[in-house]
Amino acid sequence: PQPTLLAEYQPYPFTVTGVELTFRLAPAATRVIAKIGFAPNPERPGRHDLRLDGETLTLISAAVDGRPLSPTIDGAGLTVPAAALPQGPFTWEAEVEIDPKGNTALEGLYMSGGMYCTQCEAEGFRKITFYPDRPDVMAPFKVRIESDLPVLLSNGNPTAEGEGWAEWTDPWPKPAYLFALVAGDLAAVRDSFTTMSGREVDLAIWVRDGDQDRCPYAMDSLIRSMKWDEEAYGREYDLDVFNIVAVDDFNMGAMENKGLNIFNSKLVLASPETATDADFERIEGVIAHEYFHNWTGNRITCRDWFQLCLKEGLTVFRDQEFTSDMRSAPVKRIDDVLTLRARQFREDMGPLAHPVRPDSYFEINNFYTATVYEKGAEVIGMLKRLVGEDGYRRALDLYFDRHDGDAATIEDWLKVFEDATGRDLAQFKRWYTDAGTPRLAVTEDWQDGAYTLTFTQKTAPTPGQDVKAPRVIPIAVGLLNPNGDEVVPTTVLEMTKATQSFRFDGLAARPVPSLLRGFSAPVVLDRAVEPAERAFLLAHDTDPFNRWEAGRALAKDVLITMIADGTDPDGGFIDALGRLLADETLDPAFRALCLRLPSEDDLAQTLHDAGRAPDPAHIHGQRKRLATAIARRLETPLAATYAAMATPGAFSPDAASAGRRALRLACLALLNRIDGGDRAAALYNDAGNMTESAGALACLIEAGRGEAATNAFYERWHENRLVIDKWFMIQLLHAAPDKTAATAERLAAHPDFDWKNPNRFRALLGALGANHAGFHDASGAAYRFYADWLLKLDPVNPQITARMSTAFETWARYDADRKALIRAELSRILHHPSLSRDTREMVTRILG
Ligand code: BAL
Ligand code: ZN
Repeated sequence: PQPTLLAEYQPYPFTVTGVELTFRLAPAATRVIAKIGFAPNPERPGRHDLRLDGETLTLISAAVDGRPLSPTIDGAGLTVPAAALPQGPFTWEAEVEIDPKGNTALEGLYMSGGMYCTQCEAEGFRKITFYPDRPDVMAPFKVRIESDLPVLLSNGNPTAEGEGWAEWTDPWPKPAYLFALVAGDLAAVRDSFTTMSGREVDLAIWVRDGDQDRCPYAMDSLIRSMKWDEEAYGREYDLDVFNIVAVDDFNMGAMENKGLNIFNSKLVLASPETATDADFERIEGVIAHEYFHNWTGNRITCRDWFQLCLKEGLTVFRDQEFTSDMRSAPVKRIDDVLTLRARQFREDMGPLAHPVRPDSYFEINNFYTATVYEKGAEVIGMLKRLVGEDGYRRALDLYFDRHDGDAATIEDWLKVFEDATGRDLAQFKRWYTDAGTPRLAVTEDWQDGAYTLTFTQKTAPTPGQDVKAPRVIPIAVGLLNPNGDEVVPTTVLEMTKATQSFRFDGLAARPVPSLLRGFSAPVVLDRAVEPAERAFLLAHDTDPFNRWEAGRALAKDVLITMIADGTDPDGGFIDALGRLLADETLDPAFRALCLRLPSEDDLAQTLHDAGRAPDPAHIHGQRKRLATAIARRLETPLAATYAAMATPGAFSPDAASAGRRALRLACLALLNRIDGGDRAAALYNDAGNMTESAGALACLIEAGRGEAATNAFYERWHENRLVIDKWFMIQLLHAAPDKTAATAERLAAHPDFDWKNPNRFRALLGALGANHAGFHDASGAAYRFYADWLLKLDPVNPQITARMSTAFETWARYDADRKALIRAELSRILHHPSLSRDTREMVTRILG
């Protein structure tokens, strides 16, 4: 097979003037009758064959302008020769049969728990009917659904219904990837929203009967999102109804189909007893994300899938802004950077590195990545930093005015910033076209009251890109004087050259620099800093992100030293941590983040960057040793904070209460190292919410006395799928390294391991991959087990298999034995005779 290339983009030869679809639903034999208006596209003059995408479809009949025909069908679609088409507009009609019940890949129309639902992004619509399944072909849709099921939903507004049928009309032209259909025996939780111009919108969240009481938080989040988008971006909702449906079997988190968002049920359903604070926050963020897509994605969509970051980077950026406004902005920034470093930096520094806007793919599903999403959002954050709040607002207003109804490109996006602000963004564009994370080296000079910072940027080669040109890097800097006062407030330095100096004059004393405040660019800062300077910033920096970063860097330095020479942990670092813990002026959520030690995976990458092969078991042991030392030295304040942070009374998912619970559990995780699990056992018995139950269970397993609680947890929750996902996950995440593979094997044999359900598969295999020391146990047992399951899932659900193969992306970090073991597993996967295109692409790239 040949890759699809950005450079080969051509407009589709026809425009689609309208789509009418009739669905006669039946589990194994659904009929889809399509009537589609085509007209020649003036952008592609001349006569063209009609090429329609189509996969896994049985064609029953086809006609053009009422004349039956038999098109040539291949594995990817059908072709009607130009000679068989009229010269002007024409109507294509086709009836196909599909098998929703047999659709285990969960792309196109499929069944989940007795209901019909769809997932069309990126290329699922071609499994529903023959169509030009590409995002630049946009059309209004009319849909008729025929079924005995009581609830029949599609995009747009409901226009007619009767016994056993319903019709929906979506007036807004859209690409096929935003098509959706749902049919089932569902219950609604309803509310309404009055838009800024006074229109009433009926809101509904559709769930299985019995799940209604777990919907209020999602509904509240939706209403807050609708209001926020009006206030922050001037964006008003544009249909009479907005429907959300919760589905148990779903490959992604959620999907922004026009007017009919379909959600993985774990991102809708929440009650204090069943969902953790992290779940509540994620539900709020993802409800917002999908809603925000209505403008950034739907009204303005992507010309082709290479432009995926146009909608995803921007919509992630918008949902991050929303969460910052709803909760604590510094805590949100730290959380986002933790995720970026854990997922995107890891991707960008390995064999899967690709530009935010890739230029080639075999399977587009493999590019729904941390780079496209999270780095895509960082790039927009940098743009905003460079042009300022006002410039950003002017550019966004222009974007919506100029491109409403378009399928746009990154060039269009950058042009609105250029036109609105007068800036030349030619060099900035490298953030979209060049892969890899720049490393920024820093040197300082102090002479006669002048302080000079010199930065040198360097980006290592990435697959297919050997040479990297310098990028525009906004470096937010503040300077503090030695007694801790800020002498230069945050200033954004604009670096454009490979090496560049910036001078600050008129200073009375040599300052302490606070660099890359707020993580102003997605780069790695390479600067050797004395522990005393880090401790100074941890105590005095006015930028909360950098305050946290200083503590983080200290912890990392301490751990790397312990790993290298087995020395005892630095008491100064622990005392600095203690001062932070006791500082009641600081947000508990922030203090909780400061108590969290760098992850084992992060430490492994740091060692690799320093040219040393990481030993996962040793890293695990030393990280535990540091946690134990912290607990011993800070036992009294940790115990006091643990007690003080209790949240008695009715549960509230608000940020302040969640922050108290986070700090409490951070204290518990440390104290658990020295109290033998006694506090965790008491908390497990008393916990009135899932945050504390799950946190206590994790501690009990870590303390080696989790068996009774694990069994009790199962007995209590075995009828709740989302909670049982947690039960699988917690056991594996906290299993001892040498017992991880055996735990995974035992759990995979459990009758509740419904492996075809993506959430359940991810709960087990995802947690196995995330248990760094367990996954990389020298025996190779976990590698083998993991590869076996990828091979088992691949024919059933290639999309999930391909995505989960990324557990192996870091293989090159490790010692020769581990490398050989992993490569053997990857090679075994690659040589499987019927491997999917999805998994083949990923494994081939990982092997390099
Ligand atoms: N568009 C796929 C799911 C999401 O990013 O919202
Ligand atoms: Zn999205």
